[in-house]
Amino acid sequence: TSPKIKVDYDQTTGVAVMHMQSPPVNSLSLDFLTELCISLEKLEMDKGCRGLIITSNQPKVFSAGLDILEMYGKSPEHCGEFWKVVQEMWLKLYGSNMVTIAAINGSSPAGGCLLSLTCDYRIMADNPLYSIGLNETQLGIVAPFWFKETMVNTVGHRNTEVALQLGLLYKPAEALKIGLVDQLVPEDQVFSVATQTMTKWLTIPEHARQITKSMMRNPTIDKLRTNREADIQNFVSFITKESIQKSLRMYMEMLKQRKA
Ligand code: CO8
Repeated sequence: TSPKIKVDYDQTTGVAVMHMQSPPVNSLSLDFLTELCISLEKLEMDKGCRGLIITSNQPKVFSAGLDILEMYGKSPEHCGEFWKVVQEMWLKLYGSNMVTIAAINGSSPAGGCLLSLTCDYRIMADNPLYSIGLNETQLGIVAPFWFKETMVNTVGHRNTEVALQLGLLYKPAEALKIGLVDQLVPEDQVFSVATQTMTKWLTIPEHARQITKSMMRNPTIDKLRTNREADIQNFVSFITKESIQKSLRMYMEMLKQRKA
């Protein structure tokens, strides 16, 4: 099978680019997330690699979020294995020593939004056809505490309270207004602006920036680190409930109907 993520690493600039290329919508499957974690580990180990830009090679979509098929009709063991790698992805990215920038060139619901929230800076294509947000409640599921806290850490308590209860998906202009993204640019400039922004961030003394980043993020990261097993158990018992499985099925049917 072809790689779901293409990594371009430029040794002269110290900047790596991850192109997500898992058709059709870069859904975060077990395989995708495993590949992402392995790529991250390699980059993190390379001391010359100081910056990471994450973007999509799929048209119109940054990432459709967690692959619903990994959570539907699967055994508790499978769900647990899947959740572990979702945690791993978040722990690695939210705690990364690199400067991380999301170049959001398409829609980014749920897990896709979480992925971009782990970055230090978000640049989104100013296209009203795209949306971003933690829409979990619309699927009848609940964003776990670390999704919620990542959101609170970005847009504050009140915005999160409304966004998560209603499962809001924001158009770019609204996302900018609440600080869910940092900058909107014309679609064809998302990547070039991300590169320019990276250059600026990389001028800051690295050690000072890294310590500051971990000071901001470690309280949230530590909470998951010390509760990983319980969080997996929670997820598995929740997602395998008959009523939740039914919600997921209805949501998938809705996606198909919308298409027809
Ligand atoms: N997982 C699996 N398959 C998906 C997903 C997904 N997340 N999203 C889309 N697909 C499938 C579609 O069903 C469709 O399949 P098919 O071709 O077989 O009909 C195919 O991908 C293409 O999708 P669309 O035709 O809808 O493509 P569009 O370009 O029109 O739209 C969107 C792209 C906007 C991304 C749209 O597909 C969409 O809104 N998808 C759903 C996104 C979503 O709501 N994801 C939530 C996933 S849950 C999550 O990430 C966090 C869960 C936290 C768990 C907590 C529990 C305790």
